[in-house]
Amino acid sequence: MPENKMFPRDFKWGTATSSYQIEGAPTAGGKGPSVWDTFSHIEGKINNGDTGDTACDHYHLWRDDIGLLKKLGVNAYRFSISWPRIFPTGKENEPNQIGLDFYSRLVDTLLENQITPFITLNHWDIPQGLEDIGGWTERDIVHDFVKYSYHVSKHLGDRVRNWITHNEPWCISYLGYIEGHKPPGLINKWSKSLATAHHLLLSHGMAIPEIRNNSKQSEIGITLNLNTAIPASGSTYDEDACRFFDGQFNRLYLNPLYNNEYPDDVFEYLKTKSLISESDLNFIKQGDLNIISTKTDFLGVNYYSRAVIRNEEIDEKNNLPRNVDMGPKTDFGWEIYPPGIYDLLMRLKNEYKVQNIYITENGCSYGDGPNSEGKINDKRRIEYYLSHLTELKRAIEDGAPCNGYFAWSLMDNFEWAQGFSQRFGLIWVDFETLERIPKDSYYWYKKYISANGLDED
Ligand code: IFM
Repeated sequence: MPENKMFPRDFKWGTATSSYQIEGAPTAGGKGPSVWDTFSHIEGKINNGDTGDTACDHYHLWRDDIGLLKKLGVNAYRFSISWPRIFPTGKENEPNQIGLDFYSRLVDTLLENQITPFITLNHWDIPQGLEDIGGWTERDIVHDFVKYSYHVSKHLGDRVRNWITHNEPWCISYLGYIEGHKPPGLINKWSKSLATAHHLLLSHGMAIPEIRNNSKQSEIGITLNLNTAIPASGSTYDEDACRFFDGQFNRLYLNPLYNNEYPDDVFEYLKTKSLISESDLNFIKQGDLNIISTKTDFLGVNYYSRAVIRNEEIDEKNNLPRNVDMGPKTDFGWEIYPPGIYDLLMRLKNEYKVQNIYITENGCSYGDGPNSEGKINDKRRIEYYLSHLTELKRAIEDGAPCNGYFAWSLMDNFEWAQGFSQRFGLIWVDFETLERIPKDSYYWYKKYISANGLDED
């Protein structure tokens, strides 16, 4: 008979969304264009030519969405602020009051419903005006981000306690400048990619005291997308590739934040491959690492899958056969690997001594839609959530300091380069009519969190 186990008392149970993915209303209330408004309108960038122009129209339907959160029974909700709603070009001296008021109403209504707001300041949709002058590759943007953080926290800091500076800096830095799937859509620009990562981290560190000053009881953190990486075989080729992957994906962010250092092996590897030169690292100035490693109150962790790394530069016939059994995949093609969340949390606890973690995203994409009775039987999503939550519970029992979990996502939304083709929601959205229909997973999550994850049998 399994032991009856629950999550800790006061555990935060939530769902997460982001501004560009759900809001729509790209010019309402004086909002300026974001990089995603621009990028999504470039032909060929987004699957099916989709854009976030309307998305879920949350900008107008937010009251209904809070109603759905309330019915779900969550005690927390993570959402992001659209920077160009507050500073339309990024360079104004004063914030746009209409933008601030929109989020202020959202916060008040969440609190009236006993739902704790977790605000992400940058979930990628930065003002196009800042991108036009170099975006994250230029050090100046750090000051623009600090100004933005100051004004938002000054306005909302009396009611909002939980602040996340950036979401997934790796995606901005790597997918924006190496793979090109995200703005500004550049490929293999390593020095720009590294400068972007550095300026994101630096702006995080510089924003912390501003937010803390405006929001006295606040908890401030940053959200990283992290995973556990293993080599596809025991060959030195795969092991070396895996070390580099772990370096550029995990350690490039964790080491400066927690250890006041960059992982030198990542820079050395890139130099050996002539992808950067020593002078490309001049963006790192004296004292920067001290700012980046400013103590935070929590680490936000987004976990979806593990990475099995094959050295693609080596001819397959010269490498050892792959020896890792892969699990099933979601509709996105991401491997389902629940123990990865356990391994990751134990690494954060043991290697980086992280003392407070929120799982700020975890979830899966499945296309299951309404059946003839209008019900959505997304059994595979329920299995995904249950298996990951079971591993999370095991990690907590083994001492991982995790205090909350946010399912990604509250509702189907604009999934970046995939447009509306990948559905991560607990709630189905009909993107023609904007109707919302809770899926079976919504009702399952409701039951699970109301029992605080208590094992059923
Ligand atoms: O939809 C995204 C989200 O914006 C950031 N984390 C990963 C999710 C799924 O791809």
